[in-house]
Amino acid sequence: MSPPAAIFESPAPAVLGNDVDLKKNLAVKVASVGPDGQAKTVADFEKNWESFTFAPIRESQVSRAMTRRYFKDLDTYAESDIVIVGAGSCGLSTAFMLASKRPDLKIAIVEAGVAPGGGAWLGGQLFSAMIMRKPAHLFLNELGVPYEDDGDWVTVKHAALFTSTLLSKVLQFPNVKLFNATTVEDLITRPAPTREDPNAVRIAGVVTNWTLVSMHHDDQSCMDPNTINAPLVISTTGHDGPFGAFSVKRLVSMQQIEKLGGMRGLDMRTAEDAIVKRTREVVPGLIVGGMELSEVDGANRMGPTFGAMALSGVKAAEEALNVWDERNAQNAE
Ligand code: AHZ
Repeated sequence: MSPPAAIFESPAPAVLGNDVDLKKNLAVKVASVGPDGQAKTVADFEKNWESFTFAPIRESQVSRAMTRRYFKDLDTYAESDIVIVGAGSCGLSTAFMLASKRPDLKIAIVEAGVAPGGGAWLGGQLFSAMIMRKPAHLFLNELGVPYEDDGDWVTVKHAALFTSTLLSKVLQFPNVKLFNATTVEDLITRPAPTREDPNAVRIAGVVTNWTLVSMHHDDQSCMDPNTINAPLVISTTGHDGPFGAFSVKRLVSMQQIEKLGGMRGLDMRTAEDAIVKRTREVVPGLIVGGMELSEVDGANRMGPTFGAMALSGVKAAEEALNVWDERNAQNAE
């Protein structure tokens, strides 16, 4: 598409010079609508579009505001307290519980996709509604997501209502940073030998890269990654697929678990209890939750019911706080 060619007379004054001049010259001129020339609410815009104008800007200000913020976040979260890998229904539920309980912890979420939410924007076979078996409705109550009570389960009218509410709550916590479009492409390890296994390690952070870079390691060489140190990583990357089950597959290749059990066929009756109950620290420093766990344990899949993802997140947060002090002390050594 070619850029728009129309020429119009800008209502804003011409901008010359650098940022400092700009700030001086264009100090505080905001949308000039409403009775006193200043809009106070959106309602003041009504029938005032002729006099409407945005506050002044120079492109570099936007660029600097954005990058300054991002690099500050990178700096702050280079040492995180907990990293959650994957912002699907389980990862976001974990983040919600952790951030609610521990506002003192710095929680980084690393999500490979541009859009967080994983498989929770729709129900089964791309249908809209999300089904959660009781007692997972208690998590919906915490979030304030409305649902219809259907006896043993509840129906949220659109999966996106659950996911957008959860995402919005998570992002509002001041101690949470979401790095999306960013892939965890390896794990940081420290030696933690045991009597049974002298080569055992503890997970002590994640190795990251832009997802688009990660996808091109086969055709572009030498694109080294970045890192985030953390005493505890919670992996919720979903079942096996192009990006899924990342951390547990890496545990096998680094010989920290012998092999994967492989996700089994669909059985809602057993799958959901199994995933919630077995959400745990699989190796020191790495908690696994959600469908990634089905690949470790050889658990069944549950298909289009989402209660286990939410409650696996609740359990993952509890497990994390149980081991937090110990892992944090080890990390400081
Ligand atoms: O993009 C992935 C998705 O958003 C992200 N992810 C995967 N690998 C990653 C990596 N670095 C960063 N290396 C990564 N992010 O992880 C998220 C996983 O979300 P999901 O919705 O796939 O997993 P979940 O365990 O939260 O929920 C599973 C939902 C399913 S699948 C299923 C079935 O087939 O039976 N049933 C349910 C409820």
